[in-house]
Amino acid sequence: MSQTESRTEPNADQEADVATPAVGLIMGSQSDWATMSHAATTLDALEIRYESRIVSAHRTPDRLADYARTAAERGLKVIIAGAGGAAHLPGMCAAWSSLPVLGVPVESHALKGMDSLLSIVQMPGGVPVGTLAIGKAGAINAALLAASILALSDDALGARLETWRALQTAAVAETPAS
Ligand code: RP5
Repeated sequence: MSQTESRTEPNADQEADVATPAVGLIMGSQSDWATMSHAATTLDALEIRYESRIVSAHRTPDRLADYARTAAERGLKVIIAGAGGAAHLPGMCAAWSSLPVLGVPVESHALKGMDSLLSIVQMPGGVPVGTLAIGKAGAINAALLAASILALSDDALGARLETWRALQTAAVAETPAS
């Protein structure tokens, strides 16, 4: 194959890379989707490939171990993990994988998400989880932070992120409407 052909026709590895999700979007329960769907919407807006899965630290511990231990070799670059209550999912993900793990505390009914927040943010030194805000804001920001991380090695994504931010800025009115 000539050099020209190799530039214009992706080889098998490159084709696989195009199809491989860059972000693993996981959550402890179906009930977390109402929150975590905001991360999905934001990833969609930035044209970031992701896969979404229900992976519970408590109810499906083997699924969690399998998921996190194989995440890097499957091509994921960042994991976004949302959970509520005794929210061990992000921390256990970080225990099994060296990928960046972004934790989203899902708002719980009993304690308004304070339990989720403290469970996720108070990791022991040496096993980091990047913890976002409780609820929708955290889910959106997890996606944006994942975008920033991925944009370090993806100029096109960096440009899309800058455009997204510029549109957000342009959408803020100078005066409040009554
Ligand atoms: C956590 O327990 C999940 O992340 C969820 O936020 C919470 C409640 O789960 P369900 O009882 O609604 O399935 O593991």
